[in-house]
Amino acid sequence: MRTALIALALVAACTGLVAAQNATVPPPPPLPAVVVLPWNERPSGYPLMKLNCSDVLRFKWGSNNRHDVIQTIAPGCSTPEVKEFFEGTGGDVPVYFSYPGNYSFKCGVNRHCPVGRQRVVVGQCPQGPDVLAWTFRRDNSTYAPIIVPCGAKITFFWTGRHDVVQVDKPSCDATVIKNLTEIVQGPYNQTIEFTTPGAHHLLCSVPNHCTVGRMVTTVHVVPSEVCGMPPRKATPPVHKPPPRRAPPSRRLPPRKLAQ
Ligand SMILES: [Cu+2]
Repeated sequence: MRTALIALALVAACTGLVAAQNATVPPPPPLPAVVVLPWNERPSGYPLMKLNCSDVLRFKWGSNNRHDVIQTIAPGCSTPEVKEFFEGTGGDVPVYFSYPGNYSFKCGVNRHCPVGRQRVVVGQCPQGPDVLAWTFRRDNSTYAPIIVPCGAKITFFWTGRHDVVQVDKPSCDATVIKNLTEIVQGPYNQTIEFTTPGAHHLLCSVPNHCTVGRMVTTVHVVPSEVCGMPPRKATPPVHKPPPRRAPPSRRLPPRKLAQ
């Protein structure tokens, strides 16, 4: 009887295995909107993390340890820094990903990098590619700056009542350079084209939306083939075909960010 049971269990286990191998792999369940990351020195390094657009990553560490969270322009310990979020003991640093792409973080406390570094890949926003989810943060999370090639057209999408204003520094008391949109009640989207390299600081000017809702971010525009690269020598003249008439679009034409 006992042998028969063991045999049955074995058969069940084996068939289970075979069935699992033959079955089509179901899509992974959506990640939770908030992912907690223990931020400590990891001798084996950090695994690559995959998040969805609009997710929040919370870097957490204890009060006995001193760390910081720095976003860098590319992976590595000596690549240029984009933003320092927090340095100190007992950290709880929620970072919000508003836009698809690659994000890199390191700890800047002496010698904590290379063991303390994290790469995060953020997938498409539900509203589509090149869409930035512009929302009032009720969870105190900070927008992670985004890094895009020159010429990128980013569609700011929102459901509340917001605007997009270019300012001179990534802070709520910054001086306004240019209003890129009016204050509009969503659902709404506005495409903005970034045609000059450098750091473009943007915030929502609706009262409390920056200070309380943390609606302030930076778009780092890196030179690309399209713009921002030094001109090449002796470029042969290029015959350009006449421009096609663009299909009618519901979206407003992109606003150019001139500086
Ligand atoms: Cu707002």
